[in-house]
Amino acid sequence: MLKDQDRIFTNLYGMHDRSLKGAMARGHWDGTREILEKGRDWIVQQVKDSGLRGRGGAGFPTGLKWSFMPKESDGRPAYLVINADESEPATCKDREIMRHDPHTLIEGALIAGFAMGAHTAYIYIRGEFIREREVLQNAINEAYEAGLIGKNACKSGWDFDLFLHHGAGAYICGEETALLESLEGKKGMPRMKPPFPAAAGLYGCPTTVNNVESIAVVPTILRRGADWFASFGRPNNSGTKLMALTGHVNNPCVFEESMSMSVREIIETHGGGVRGGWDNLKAIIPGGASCPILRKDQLDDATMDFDGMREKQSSFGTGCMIVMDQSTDVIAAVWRLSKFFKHESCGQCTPCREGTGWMMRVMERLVTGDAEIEEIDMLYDVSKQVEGHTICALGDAAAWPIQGLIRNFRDEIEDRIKARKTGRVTAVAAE
Ligand code: L3W
Ligand code: SF4
Repeated sequence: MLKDQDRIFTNLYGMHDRSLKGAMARGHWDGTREILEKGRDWIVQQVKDSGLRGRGGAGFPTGLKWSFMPKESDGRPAYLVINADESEPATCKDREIMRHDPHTLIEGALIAGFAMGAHTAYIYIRGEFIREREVLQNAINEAYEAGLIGKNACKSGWDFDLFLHHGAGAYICGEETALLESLEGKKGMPRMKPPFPAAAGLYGCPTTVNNVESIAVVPTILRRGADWFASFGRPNNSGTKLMALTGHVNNPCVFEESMSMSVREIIETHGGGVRGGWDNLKAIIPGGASCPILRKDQLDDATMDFDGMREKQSSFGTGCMIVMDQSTDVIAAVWRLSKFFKHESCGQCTPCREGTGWMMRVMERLVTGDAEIEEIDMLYDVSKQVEGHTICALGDAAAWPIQGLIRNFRDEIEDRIKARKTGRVTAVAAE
């Protein structure tokens, strides 16, 4: 278990003075100018050496992403964009950073912006995060007033402006290119990639889009050293991580922990155990709605990190886990997710626009048992036609939970269809 002195987000643990004074008392903004004086290359190399992988769900290596930004300006400005549109079902970790530790994010933005040659950064914050944006804006104002950002930020000679942009409640605007469209004042619809944002992002200029947590951990990594961060977890999965537990645990919570702990240890240490005990566990969804659901017997030896979840044919995602006990109707739970993805599809590509609705309607009949056994394989085949055939990852995200359900809970689906034929089913799709 992570020791108190190794936590980056200490203010999540009871201090609650989120002002600049409080942040400085905890060591933030300490020696920031000296960090900048070490230069762009040093910062990017440290972030690479730390093994930090993107904390927004995809796990792309952060230092590598920064290194895609042009070294020399070709006349276009470079931008840093911070994705604070945290909307993934059950994911509620970035919200905690913005509520309690906003200065870690602002200091990280300055350092990351400098490292990628960006004089301007935008934080795109989820529309529903009204209190969080007030806290963040206050912290940005404090940082400007103290000369930490703005002209000659921290007396480093680097000018750096930071703007907070409010989203308007669309999940798809968390997809990085839809977010850029929205920031430009257009409808939030994903763009084809490539080009990746580093080549042509905001207003067609070199841009890096990073998750809130990915940016907020950077100052501490640079102060304590890449080796320190890399000492947590295992190779390819290093660092500390903000995670969350929701659903049927005794103590739902957001916490910082070392990567690569076992799923069971995480649930028992931080969540106070599964409601009714470990044997009452039925399934988990590891890190976001797109991550395939796993059965209890797959979890006894499971490691909570990128590789550990991939070994189980699921994914680590944001590390925010939904825990389901034996009372859960997992078919209805996955149906509810399919309804979510159908609702949030932007509709610009046919496999996603049509496929999400089609999959949801079949899922609805699986919940009530009003389907034929053959439709299970047909649903799987359709999900494979959606997966990989769309502009953005929302199509994949809609397909994967259904594939996971069919892989891991086929017996339960078949039993329900058979029971329906003998009139023994009472389950209904609830809303
Ligand atoms: C340059 C290349 N850049 C990749 C960059 C790319 C992006 C990052 C990751 O989706 C997933 C999604 C959710 N040259 C590059 C390159 N990049 N190849 O790397 O890209 P990608 O496409 O792998 O993922 P993505 O589109 O960012 C993220 C899943 O995460 N998820 C979490 C969602 C979380 C939220 C939230 O509320 N925080 O929405 C959970 O599983 O489903 O599959 O920057 O440009 N060759
Ligand atoms: Fe829009 Fe879905 Fe296509 Fe993504 S996959 S661009 S959400 S229609």
